[in-house]
Amino acid sequence: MSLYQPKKSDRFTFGLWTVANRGRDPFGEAVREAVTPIRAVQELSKLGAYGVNLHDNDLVPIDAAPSERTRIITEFKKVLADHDMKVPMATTNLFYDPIFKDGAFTSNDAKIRAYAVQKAMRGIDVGVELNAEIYVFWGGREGTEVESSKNPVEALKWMRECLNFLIGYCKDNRYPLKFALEAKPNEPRGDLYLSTTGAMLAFIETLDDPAMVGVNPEVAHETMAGLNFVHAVAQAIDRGKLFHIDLNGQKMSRFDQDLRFGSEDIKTAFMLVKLLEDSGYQGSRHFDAHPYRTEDDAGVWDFAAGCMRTYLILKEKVHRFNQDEEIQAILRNLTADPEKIGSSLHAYSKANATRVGGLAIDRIATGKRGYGYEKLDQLTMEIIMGVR
Ligand code: GCO
Ligand code: MN
Ligand code: MN
Repeated sequence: MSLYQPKKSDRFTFGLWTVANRGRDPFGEAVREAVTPIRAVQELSKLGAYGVNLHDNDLVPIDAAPSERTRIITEFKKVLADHDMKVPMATTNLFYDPIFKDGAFTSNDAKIRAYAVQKAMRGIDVGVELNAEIYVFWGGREGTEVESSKNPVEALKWMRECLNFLIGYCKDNRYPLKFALEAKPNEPRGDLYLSTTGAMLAFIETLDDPAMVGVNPEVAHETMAGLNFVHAVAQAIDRGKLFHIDLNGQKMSRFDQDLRFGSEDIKTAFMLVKLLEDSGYQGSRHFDAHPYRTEDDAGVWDFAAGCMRTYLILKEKVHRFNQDEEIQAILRNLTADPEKIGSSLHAYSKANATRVGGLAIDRIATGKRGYGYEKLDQLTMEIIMGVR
């Protein structure tokens, strides 16, 4: 059905690393060939994606000579142009190489922190060359197993120093990039610093240019920690800080599963799509997920198509929800305020204090009110389940 056919205006993007995931895990070897960056662009464009995102080393090998780097980037830019595909986001791999085994920006070793900053500056150069608008920082190894090994206050200072350094680098070079910080509670480290989106939002205010920095929340990461992802995203939206988002599926309290978007907890996925669409979020709908280990090459593209199709189906359900008279009547009734009491709470003033202080509120009667949430939730479920 064409309603569910992705269009460029949907701004669906995939990390090169997502479709290239070979199914390797701690218990088993790779099960399929890596999809090359060029093939990822070709196939994803056929499926209707807007673009791809990448780590520096998804495209340019870590040991590539400058001439090799130039050749790879030139070739990649041509493929992007030929397929009308964009690279809206880029990032640095600061977790794979053994040098980062005890962290990058939070390593105890100043030389390693410097190497991480050097690698990030080069990654930023690549991102800018590809016209990326957002540069993501995910602190893959920024954490500990042995708490006594690092001073956690120092670690935050080092993290701040490195990010400020890179903010300075962008300004000095007049790069129009914005940064988006991605939180995760654990994995691959026992514990990661700045483990939630809320923690990131507080940390951002301590940076040299908070306006340049927002967040990149990921469904799996808040869910792993048993937290409500929709609420985390709402807080970011409230602060004007939702610069990017990592969509995927995740069962609670597990390892980072990175499942196809919407494949777990469909109600939360629905509420997330509703929040993004109702809020007017303009950024990428980026999928940071990977195909099941059981899949061959065909399954990789089923996975990618499925992420986008599910998003569009849910978007259509959101439209139904917003147009549903019975549901909207329930919602209107919940916030009805015939005496305009709410306006007296907008700000403190002597007059408002007198009014609020003097209100005759029937606590007993008000406490007896039923809210009708059983009905509201059932109607919502019926929309999601396709019978309404
Ligand atoms: C993970 C993270 C990564 C980052 C990626 C981009 O748990 O592995 O989600 O996939 O999002 O490195 O920064
Ligand atoms: Mn992610
Ligand atoms: Mn993740």
